[in-house]
Amino acid sequence: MDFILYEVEGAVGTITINREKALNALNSQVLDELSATLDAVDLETVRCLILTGAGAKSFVAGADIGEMSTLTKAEAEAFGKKGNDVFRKLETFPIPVIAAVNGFALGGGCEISMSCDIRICSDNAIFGQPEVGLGITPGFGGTQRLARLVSPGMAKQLIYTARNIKADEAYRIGLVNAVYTQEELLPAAKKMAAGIAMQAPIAVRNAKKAINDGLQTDMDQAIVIEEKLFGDCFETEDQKAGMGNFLEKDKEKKLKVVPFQNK
Ligand code: DAK
Repeated sequence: MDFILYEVEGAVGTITINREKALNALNSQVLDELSATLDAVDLETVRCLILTGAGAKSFVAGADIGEMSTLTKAEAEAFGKKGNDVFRKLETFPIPVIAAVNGFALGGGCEISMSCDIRICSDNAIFGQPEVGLGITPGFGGTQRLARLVSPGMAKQLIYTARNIKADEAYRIGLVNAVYTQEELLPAAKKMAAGIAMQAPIAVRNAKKAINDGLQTDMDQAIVIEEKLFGDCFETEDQKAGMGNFLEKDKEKKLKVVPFQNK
């Protein structure tokens, strides 16, 4: 891998987009390597992922403008599909993914963060969808995910004006869950990831699926999706152990409801 670093500490995997000279811009190779890295994550042991960018300046400064500038219509569609496939892979990845946004998250950078389950950022982070200023629309799901994550009106304002926003505004509109200093960001992401990794993994996976799948449909069907995934938990050891420990008032044991089964 030239542009992706992957390291595992305990049950937490950290993927770093490592193309610092180009502010971690997403070219085809980065997208291919990211896809291959996700395919290689050992889901037997890893329970939460963190996605971040190399260096102190940028998370991802967008899709690679140099590579895109000469694309034909067909090539642009193929590039869009490559990105969208990776972003969907992240979004539907069985375990949670936390975006630790450490600087610029522009265009495809904002979009990849929105494919993650949770976004936290450093105080130097800048978010934006500048595409209309480049003569294109957001192409990696930005029109869809931003409108769902913040509000349609705010998404339209940000996309139509191509205006970048700072970390505090991203927090105010609900695009990120928390803002940290640059030094605190990765430790905070790791702490959150470790907290997720301590929970019953099947329950966490099912909760992710229930939220994601439920948001794609109406409430009547969404509730059925939740019921099914809730029911599935009752075939797990974790449910028996977790509830049994509570009923036995065995605090000692309660703490021992880790590690859970992972299948
Ligand atoms: N692509 C390629 N290289 C980039 C880049 C990018 N997005 N952003 C930065 N770089 C490179 C710069 O060219 C420069 O390279 P060298 O000149 O040193 O070789 C290096 O990173 C450092 O950048 P700067 O010198 O510009 O650094 P500054 O601190 O002065 O400025 C900046 C930082 C982030 C404000 C600036 O670099 C900037 O404005 N970058 C572009 C940000 C941007 O517009 N991003 C959105 C890209 S559009 C689609 C699929 C996807 C998309 C659209 C359609 N389909 C096919 C359907 C997505 C589009 C986008 O993401």
